[in-house]
Amino acid sequence: MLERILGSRRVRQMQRAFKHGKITFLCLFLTLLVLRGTIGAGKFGTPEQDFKEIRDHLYYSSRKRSEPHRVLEEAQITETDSNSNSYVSFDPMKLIADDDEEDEKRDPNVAFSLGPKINDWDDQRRKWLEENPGFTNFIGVEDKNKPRVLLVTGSSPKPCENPVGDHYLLKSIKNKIDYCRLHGIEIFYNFALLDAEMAGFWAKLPLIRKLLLSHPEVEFLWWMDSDAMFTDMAFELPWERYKEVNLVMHGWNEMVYDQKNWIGLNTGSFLLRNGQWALDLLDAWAPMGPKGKIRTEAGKILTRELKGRPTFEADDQSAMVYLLATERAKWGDKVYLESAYYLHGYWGILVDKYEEMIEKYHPGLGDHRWPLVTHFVGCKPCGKFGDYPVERCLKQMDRAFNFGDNQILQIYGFTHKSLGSRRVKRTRNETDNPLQVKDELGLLHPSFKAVKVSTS
Ligand SMILES: [Mn+2]
Repeated sequence: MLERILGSRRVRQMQRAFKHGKITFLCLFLTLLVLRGTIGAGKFGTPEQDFKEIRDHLYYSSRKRSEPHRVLEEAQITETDSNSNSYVSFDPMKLIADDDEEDEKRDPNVAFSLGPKINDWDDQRRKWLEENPGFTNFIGVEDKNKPRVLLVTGSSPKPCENPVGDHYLLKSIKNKIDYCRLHGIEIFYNFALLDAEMAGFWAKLPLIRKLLLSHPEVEFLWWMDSDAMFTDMAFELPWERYKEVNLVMHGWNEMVYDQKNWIGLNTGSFLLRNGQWALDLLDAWAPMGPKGKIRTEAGKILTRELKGRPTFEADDQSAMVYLLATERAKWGDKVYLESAYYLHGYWGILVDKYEEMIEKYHPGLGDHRWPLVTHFVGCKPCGKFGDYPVERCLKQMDRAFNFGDNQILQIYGFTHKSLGSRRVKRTRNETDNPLQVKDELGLLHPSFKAVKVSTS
């Protein structure tokens, strides 16, 4: 019947193929039998057991044979392992990922406040100072009444978007430590967001209030942004000039009060005197700060009311201009807008002139000839995006750092090879009479560093 359907030739072919298949199958069966013997798979094991035994057998025999290969393989595995010893391959974002939980929402019906209302801070503070004569709010020597100053700065609790940003934060705090050590100023570096509502440029407000209330011995609090650096280490602030004022910012009266220009003053570096006035100012300054709808809506008002302001959410600087311009009678007489030296100096107009300054002038002037502070407004070395090319920002920050650092290094007989170089060279020979060496700028033991010793 098959022959009839397929033809006799086809049938013979099939019969031959079947015979071949029988042989092939026999060979396969024999091979399996031999394999089972040599690798010791269990005679009556289940398929799983067999597989496990085969795997173990192959694994251990290959281990013995190829030890170097295994080491190599393990090294590759641990590269991405959480137990790796390599700092280069480790992703730092892994550390902060778990800690990114949302802050609890504030009740929008309750008005925002920086803290409990205090009305008698001047009395409370005076009493404390009387009871604690070891912590005086003025520390000058003899008649030079120098206020006790606390410089406050800080940065986000998170690592920078690019790790190099943290390197620049380190440079920036080293620079501030140097200036403060030389000028007898205490320093506080903040790393914690004290009030989630006041994130971003507003974070300084709750921090400043907390520090004023915790340190009645501090006469002036000096806020300085992390993107600002001291470029004149020899310039001492003219404290006498501020005897009667409570707030000192770099700026111009006409630009703030007449033009309501949003860059009429700068809040990147300012002095605030401890007292009831400061608490009241903070309360009047804060309401535009809470993030979300309040900050967004306030931003629209500020852009509408202030000259030259781009469209963006409310920031502390615009809010200060707006507050002073609209309530000059209330605050104006205790505010000093300083423009005789650079309490804050915009980097764009300063950094390309450093070489010329070195050629013509000397530290201690604080103004356009030798700026006290170079502030990298619009550079965001720790953030995602800035307003200027990253390379220009970082290069110029290096130059500003080195410009200031040269004044520290000269004390010890060194200087940077150039403003763009982190390398240093000697400027004088070693001596066996080290105490006879005087540094050119007199920064080793400057008079403004001397602190009154309590005699009681
Ligand atoms: Mn800044």
